[in-house]
Amino acid sequence: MALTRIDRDGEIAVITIDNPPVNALSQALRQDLWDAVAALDADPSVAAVVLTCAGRTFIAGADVTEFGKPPQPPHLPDLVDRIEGAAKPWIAAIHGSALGGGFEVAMGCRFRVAARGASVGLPEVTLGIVPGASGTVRTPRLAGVQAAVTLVTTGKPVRAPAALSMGLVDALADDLVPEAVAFARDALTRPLPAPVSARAIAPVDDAFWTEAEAATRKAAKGAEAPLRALACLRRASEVAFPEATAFERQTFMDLRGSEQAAALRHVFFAERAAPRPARLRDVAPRKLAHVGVIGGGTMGAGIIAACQDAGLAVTLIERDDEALARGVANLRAIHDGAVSRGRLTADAAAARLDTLTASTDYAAIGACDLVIEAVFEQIDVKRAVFDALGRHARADAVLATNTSYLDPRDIAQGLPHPERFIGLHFFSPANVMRLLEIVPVRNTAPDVLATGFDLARRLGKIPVQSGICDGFIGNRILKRTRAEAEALLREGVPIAAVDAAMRAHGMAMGPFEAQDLGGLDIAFLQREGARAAGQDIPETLGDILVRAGRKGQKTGGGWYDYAPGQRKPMPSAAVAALLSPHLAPDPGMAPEAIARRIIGAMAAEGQAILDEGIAASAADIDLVKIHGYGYPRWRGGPMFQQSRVNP
Ligand code: T1G
Ligand code: NAD
Repeated sequence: MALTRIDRDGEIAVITIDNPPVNALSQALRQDLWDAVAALDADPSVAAVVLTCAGRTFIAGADVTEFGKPPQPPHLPDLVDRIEGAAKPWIAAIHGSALGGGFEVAMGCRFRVAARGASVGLPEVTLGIVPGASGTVRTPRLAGVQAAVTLVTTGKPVRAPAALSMGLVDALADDLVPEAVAFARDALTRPLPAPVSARAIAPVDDAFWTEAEAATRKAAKGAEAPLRALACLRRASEVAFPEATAFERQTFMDLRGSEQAAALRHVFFAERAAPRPARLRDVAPRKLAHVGVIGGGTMGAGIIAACQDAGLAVTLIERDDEALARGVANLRAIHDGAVSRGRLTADAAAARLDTLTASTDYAAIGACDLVIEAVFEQIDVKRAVFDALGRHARADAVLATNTSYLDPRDIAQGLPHPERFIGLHFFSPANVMRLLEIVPVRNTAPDVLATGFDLARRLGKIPVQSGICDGFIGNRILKRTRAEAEALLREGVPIAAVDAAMRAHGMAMGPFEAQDLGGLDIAFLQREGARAAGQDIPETLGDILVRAGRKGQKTGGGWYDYAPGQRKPMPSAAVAALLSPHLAPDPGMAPEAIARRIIGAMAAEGQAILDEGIAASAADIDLVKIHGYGYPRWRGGPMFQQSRVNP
C-alpha cells in the first residue's frame, strides 16, 4: 500500500500520508517524503505543497518500533531540512495530534494550518529522549524561549487555539484541507516569511536559565531527559542553527540508547496495550451511560468525580440523610479543588452537583448500567448492600465492588444473575490515581469484564486485570515491600535510611513515611482480623507501634514523630526505645543496596503473582506499581528493572 499520494488543486499539490495507525515516520515514509520534495520541486506547474494525513491524526512522531535499532537514512532531521529548503513552500495541514517528529516536520514547513480540535507537542522527554529533528531549535524560533521550555521539558501537547496564540501554528481551520489550500494560494500573493531556521530567537538572560534549570530538575524527579532537553534549548539560543542542531542530535543519540529511554518505551507500550487486551478483542461491552455509586466516602466521592469528569451520569446512594449530605459535601470539595486549580470552571462544578442524583433509596439505582459499591470494608455491610442491589438494580446492570482486601466471591454470594458481578479496585484519590484493578470472579461474563475495561478507557484509567488473592496485585506487593522494609530495620538499618533510599530511587516517599501518612492501623486491623480467624500471623514491628498508640500522622506519631500540625517526619526516640530489643546494630548499608533489597522483594512477589496466574504479564505488574503506587516511570517498574539485572 502506497504511504503517500499526491493530488492537485490547480497549482497547489496536496500530498497525503497514509501510514496507519498514526502515520508514524517509518523509514519507508521518510523515503517517500524525501523523493516527493524533489519531484514537486521539479514540476513547474506546482507553486506550493500542502502536506496532510489520512486517518485519525497527523504524523504522531517517529516510529517508536524503530527505536533500539540503528537509525536508517533518510534521517529525520535531514528530511525536515529538505522540506524547509524546498523550492516550493510546504504548508502543514494538521489534524489529530502532530507530535514529536510529526511536529518537527510541520515546523520544517513554511506555514502550519491546524484543525480547531488538533494539538501539537514534543513528547520525546516522556520517552526518555529529546526531540531528534531540530525540535529544540525551531520551537523557540516560532514561540519564544519560555514557551519552548514548557513545551519541550514537560512533553505536554498544546491545543490548536493555544498553539495559534503561541505562534506555533499560523491559522485554524474548520474544513482543513480546502482551507489549507486556500491559505497556500493566498500566501503566494505576498513575499514568503523566512524559513523557520532562519528566524531569530529573542534573547533571555542567564537568570532565566538558572531558574528554568531548578524548576525542570524539581519537576523531573530524577528523569534525565527534561534536563538534557533544557540544555538543547539553551544551546539553541546561544549558537547558530547548524551548531545547535548538531548538539541536539548528539544529545538525542546519547539518550536513545539509555536505560531510562528503554524503561520509558517499555511503559509506553504497556500503557497502550493495557486498555485493549487481546482476549477481549471481539467482546462488546455493555451499555455504559449511567453509573450508580453506593457510599459517598473517600472512595465513593472520588469515583463519582472520575465518572463525572468522563461525562457519565451518576447516582449516589448512602445509608442515611446525614451520610448522604456528607457524601455530597465530599464531592463538592473535590470539584471545588478542581476549580481552585483551574481544572474546572465554577459553572461546570455547579452543574456536576446539580446533575448528581443523590438518595438513600436504593430504588434510585434502577436506571443504572453499572453500580459500584464503595461502603465500609466489612463483609456483612457489603453483603447487605449487594442484597439490596440484587433487588433494585436492573437484571443486566453490572454490579461491582471496590473492596481492597475482602474476597469478592464472598461478597457476591447468592447474588441473582451472578454473571454481572465484578471487582473494580480503584486507588485513592480515585479521581486522580490512574490505576484500576479489574477483578473478575468465575461467573463474571466476558461482556461484563469488557465493560470494566470500557469504564477504564472512559475514565482515562490504566486497567489491569487481577486474579483473586490477598490484596490482588498492588496491595499484595505492598505487603511484601513493608515486610522487607521491616526486615531491614531488624538488621539495624535506620528507618530514615530506608525511606531516604527509596526517595533517592525516585519514589515520592519511603515505605515508613507512607505508612505514617495512610495510618498504620489499617494493616494492623487486617492482621488482627486474620489472627482472630486463626491464622498464624507473626507480630510485626508495626504492631508494636500501634499497640503503643502510634498510628501515624493522625495520632501525632507513628514510625516518626510529628510536631503539632506539622507533617515533617522526625526520627523518634520513643520508637527507638520501643523497637530497640528487636534491632541489630546499624550495618551502614548503602542506599543503593537498600533500594535493591526493596525492589528485589517487589519483583519476587511480582514473579510469584505471575507464576500463580494472578497477573497476565510482567508489564501489567509494572503498570500497577507506576499508576497505583507512584513508582518512578523512568525506571520502568520493578519487573522491568529486575529483567535488566537478571536478563
Ligand atoms: N510509533 C509507532 N506506533 C505508535 C506511535 C509511534 N510514535 N504512537 C502510537 N503508536 C501505535 C500504538 O502503539 C497503537 O498500536 C496505535 O498506534 C494507537 O495508539 C525524532 C524521535 C498518537 C496520541 O510519543 O501519544 O518523534 O496497539 O492506542 O489513544 O523527535 O498514540 O494499535 O498496534 O495510543 O488514539 C514521539 C506517542 C515519538 C506519540 C494516539 N511521538 N503516541 O493515541 O491511540 S519520538 C509520541 C501517542 C519522536 C523525534 C522523536 C498516542 C496518540 P496498536 P494509541 P490513541
Ligand atoms: P469510607 O468510610 O470513607 O466510606 C464508606 C462510605 O460507605 C461511608 O460514607 C458510609 O456512610 C457508606 N456506607 C456504609 N454503609 C452503607 C450502606 N449500607 N449503604 C450506603 N452507603 C453505606 O470508606 P472508603 O475509604 O471510601 O472505602 C470504601 C471501600 O473502598 C472499602 O471497601 C475500602 O476497602 C475500599 N478502598 C479504599 C481505599 C482507600 O484508600 N481508602 C482504596 C481502595 C479501595
